[in-house]
Amino acid sequence: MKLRLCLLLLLVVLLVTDLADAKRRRKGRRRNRNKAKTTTTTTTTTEAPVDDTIEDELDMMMDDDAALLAEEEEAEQEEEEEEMTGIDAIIRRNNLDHDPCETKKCGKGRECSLSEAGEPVCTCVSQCTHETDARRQVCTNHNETWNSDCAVYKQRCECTDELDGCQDPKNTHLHVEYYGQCRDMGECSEEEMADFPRRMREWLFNVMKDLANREQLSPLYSEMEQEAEADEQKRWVNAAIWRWCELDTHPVDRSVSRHELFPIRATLLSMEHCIAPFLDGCDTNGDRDISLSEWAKCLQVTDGEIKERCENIKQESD
Ligand SMILES: *[C@@H]1O[C@H](CO)[C@@H](O)[C@H](O)[C@H]1NC(C)=O
Ligand SMILES: [Ca+2]
Ligand SMILES: [Ca+2]
Repeated sequence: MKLRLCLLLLLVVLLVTDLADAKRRRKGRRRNRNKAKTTTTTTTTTEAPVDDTIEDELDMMMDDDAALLAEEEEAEQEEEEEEMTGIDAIIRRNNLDHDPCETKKCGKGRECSLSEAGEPVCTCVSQCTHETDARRQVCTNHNETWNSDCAVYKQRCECTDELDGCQDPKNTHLHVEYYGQCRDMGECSEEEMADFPRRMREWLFNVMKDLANREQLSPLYSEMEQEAEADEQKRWVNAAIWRWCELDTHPVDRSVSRHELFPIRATLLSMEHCIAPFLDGCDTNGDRDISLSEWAKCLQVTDGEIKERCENIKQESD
């Protein structure tokens, strides 16, 4: 009799510890579930013969679990509400059917973000990729090497908007002077300058020929390139017209502004120290725009007819 009682007691103790273990295991599983956001049903089968006290204990544990579960779910919901400040949340809250940033265009150094009211606004770029290739670094008009053109325009934006990131108020006028690290360019001598128009127009013709070979010219420019190849007289003039037309982009107004010269200037400046004085000298009437006749005169193109033959590219509506 005494032995039976002892055995029963032992069984009860074993069962209770086992249940406590099961509870711990369940809790652990639930934590994992919360992380992975998948549902796992807790299955605890107690097939051992249980008396009333053990059943009570079990019920209490279940209640305890239920309360814990509810608490945890509440906390989870709160977390989700805190996360509701992103773009998706703004879109949802303002009942927008698409992200207005998809169609918004922002200038250099800016990117689109949504205001609380769901309006697209252009704010300074928050992050630029770090460039490890020195060729992707840039030299600015202040003769400072910056890591990337992105970093330069980000900085200009931060100074224009008077943000904390602005390192110097003069950076409101920061721009890329040429690609690559800043170097000592040396002066463009008079001799070099005298020879420069010839080298420039030859370079233009070679670029045009190269693009034609790669079939990257439009039909009109391709025709002009063939004329240039066939007729000495048209060689320089056609190359000059083509490049001038291609530079005239923002806006397309049959006139090339300083701004529009940027692609030619930035790519050539690291190789040719005469490009800057050359381009500066092209605007002979000083209206800050280069007309086709100014361009042709600058390149010393004398043969052939200088007339506008530009592909009519539809200007982007924005
Ligand atoms: C610009 O910086 C480079 C390298 O730091 C230097 O060699 C060069 O002389 C500078 N040029 C000017 C115009 O100050
Ligand atoms: Ca223009
Ligand atoms: Ca002019």
